[in-house]
Amino acid sequence: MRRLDRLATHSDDPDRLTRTYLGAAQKKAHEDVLGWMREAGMTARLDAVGNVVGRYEGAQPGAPALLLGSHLDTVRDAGRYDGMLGVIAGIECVEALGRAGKRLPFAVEVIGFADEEGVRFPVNFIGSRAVIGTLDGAALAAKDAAGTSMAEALRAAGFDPARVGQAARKPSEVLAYVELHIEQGPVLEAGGLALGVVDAIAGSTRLSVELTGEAGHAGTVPMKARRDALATAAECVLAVERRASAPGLVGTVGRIECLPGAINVIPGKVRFSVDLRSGDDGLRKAAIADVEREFAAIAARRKVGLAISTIHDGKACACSPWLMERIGRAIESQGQKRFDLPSGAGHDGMTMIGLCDIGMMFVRCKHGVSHNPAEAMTMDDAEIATRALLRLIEEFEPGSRRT
Ligand code: HGY
Ligand code: MN
Ligand code: MN
Repeated sequence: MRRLDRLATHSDDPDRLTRTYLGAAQKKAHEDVLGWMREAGMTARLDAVGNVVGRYEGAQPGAPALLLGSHLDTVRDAGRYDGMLGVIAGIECVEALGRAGKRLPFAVEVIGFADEEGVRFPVNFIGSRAVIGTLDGAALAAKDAAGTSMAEALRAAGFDPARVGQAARKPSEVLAYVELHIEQGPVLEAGGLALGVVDAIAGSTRLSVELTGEAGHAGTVPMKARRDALATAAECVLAVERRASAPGLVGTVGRIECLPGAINVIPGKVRFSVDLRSGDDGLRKAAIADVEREFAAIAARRKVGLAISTIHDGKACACSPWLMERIGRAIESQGQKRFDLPSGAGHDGMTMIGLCDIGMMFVRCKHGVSHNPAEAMTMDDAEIATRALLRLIEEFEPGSRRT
C-alpha cells in the first residue's frame, strides 16, 4: 500500500493524479517499479515502448512465463489502485517466492503496461498492443492534444519508434496472462465478498465526433438563423444516454471541446467522445449504428456538418475456463467462496488474448468508485488478494494453454 501511495505522487498535474504515456511522471514511476522489481530478485527492463517488464526465472532459465501485471498509466484525476495494484501485487508475490527460495517449473513475469487508458493519444492499450505485436503505423502517427505524434513522443523519451516491434512476445514464451484488478464496480462489496473471478470483459467502441456549425456574434444572430455546434452536440449527448439506457448497454460522453470557446461567440465547432459498451457485441454494434444514425438526423436538421471516426472497437472477450478454475481455487484457499462476475471496465486482457489465454481476479473497492480520486480499498483486501495471487502462482501448472 505504501508503494501505491508512492506511485500516486508521480503525476503530470500538480493537484491531482494524472499519469499519461511517455510523460515525465511516468518516467519517475517506472524507475520506482524497476527498483522494486530488482529488490524482489527479478531482472527488470523497459521494453521498446516503455512497458516495465520484470522476470523471475524458473528452475530452468529461459522457461516459458506466467505473465502477471496490469497498467501503470492513469486517467485524469485518477485513483491510485486502478492498474497499479496488479503490478505491485505481482512484485510482492515474486518477492515472497524469492524469500522462500522457491523456483517454479516456469518463469514468472510482471508487466507494468505503459499505457492502457488511452488518455494522451487517441489510441488505447498501447502497451499490451506492443506486447502482442499489433502496434501499427497508424498508432505511431496518432497525435496528442499538442500535436505531438506518438513516434515523436517515443523519440523524445529515448525510444526508437522504428523498433517498437521488439516489444512483441512469442506465444511459445508465454503460458498465460493473469491480471489482478480492483472491480471498479459495486458487486463484490454488495455481496460481502473480497475477491471475484472475472468470466468476461465487456466489448467497447470509442468514437470521436466532430460537429461543424457556424461561429457568430452571440448578440446579433437571430436564433432561427444559427448553426450552433454546441446545441447540436447537446442533443447528441442525450441521444447517447437514451439509446444506451437499453438493457445490457452503457454509454458515456466523457470529453467535449467547444470552439472557439468564448462567452459571446456562437460555437462553430465541437468535438466530443463516445464510449459505448456491452457484454454482447451484437447489442453494442446495433447501438452504435443507431447512435450514428441519430447524430446524422440531428446534424441534418440543424444544418451542421458531422464527422465520426471510430478510435477503438474491441469485442467482448471471455476469460479461459481453465484459468477461472485456478483463480477460483486460489480464492477458496483464502477461505472465500468462488464468485464469478463480468467486467464492465476494459482491461489489457482484451489485447493479451491475442497472445495467450487470459484470466482476471477482481478485488473489492469502496462503493465500486473508480476513475475518481475517491477510489479506495482496504489493506486487508489488498492482502487477501495478494495471498490468493501467490497461491495461484505456486499451484499453477500450464493447463490447456494455447500451443
Ligand atoms: O476504459 C476502461 O474501461 C479502462 O479503464 N481503460
Ligand atoms: Mn481505468
Ligand atoms: Mn484499469
